Amino acid sequence: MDDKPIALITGATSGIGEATAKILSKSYNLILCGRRKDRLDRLGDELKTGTSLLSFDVRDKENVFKAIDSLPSEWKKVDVLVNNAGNAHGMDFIHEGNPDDWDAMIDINVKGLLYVSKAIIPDMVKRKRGHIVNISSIAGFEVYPKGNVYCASKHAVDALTKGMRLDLNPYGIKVTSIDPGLVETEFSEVRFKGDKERAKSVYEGFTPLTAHDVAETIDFVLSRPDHVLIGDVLMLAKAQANSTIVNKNSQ
Ligand code: NDP
Ligand code: 8X3
Repeated sequence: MDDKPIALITGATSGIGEATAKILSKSYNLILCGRRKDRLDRLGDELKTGTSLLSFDVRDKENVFKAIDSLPSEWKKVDVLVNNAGNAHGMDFIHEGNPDDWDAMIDINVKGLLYVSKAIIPDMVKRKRGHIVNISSIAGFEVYPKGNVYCASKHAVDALTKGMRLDLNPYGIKVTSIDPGLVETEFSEVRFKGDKERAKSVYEGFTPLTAHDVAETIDFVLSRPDHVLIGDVLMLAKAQANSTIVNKNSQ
């Protein structure tokens, strides 16, 4: 690794996290995280920057700390944390929802984000520097039918972003929330449990955001002058007015 700053990205194996790794590779050494090790290896080989690969499940508290603690000391000074790992699991009325899906969303999107943050933030506090970017969602502000628990998990991310910004203010640590609307990634395939047709239909009839669009915004936020903190970015496809209104005849 050279003397570029270090960014740790969770969920770097696909979608927004992978696109963010590609863009940030120009200006950061990268710690890339995700469960799918083959994808991490491939991305690590592809990127022209220093990389350190950590394969762990963010739900597994012990392993989160073990994995991050296993980093060589020169990799432990993380300047940027992108808390991106997360997904929706299922989309059902509240009375028909599957408690296992609820566990997954709360455990990954909320508790997983907390565990990774706990493993990284104390060193930022010690060094009085750092920037945390939490990937929330429009679902962190709005609730849509059958979105119940996913929306609750992203509302929690919004509260945690605000809490982090308050608590870390004395240490000069910036905290940003990126709140995308519909982005075409593997997100809907995961939500609909591998049903590719149903996943594809979510993005039909309009041009959704791409992972690259979101990654560019993350790069923009991170590259502002030191005194500038962009707190929240709601970003939508042109065709999307809010969580439920999408102009599907717009392409
Ligand atoms: P993808 O499904 O493409 O990516 C999800 C990433 O999260 C993968 O890299 C996956 O890696 C990782 N991940 C999921 N579960 C775990 C876990 N238990 N432990 C470790 N890593 C995990 O979806 P997106 O890129 O779209 O999603 C990224 C973030 O953006 C999420 O937080 C999502 O809620 C948010 N978002 C997405 C929107 C969209 O419309 N796509 C809109 C707004 C927000 P692996 O499976 O290898 O572990
Ligand atoms: C993902 C966007 O609208 O499916 O956070 O909740 S949405």
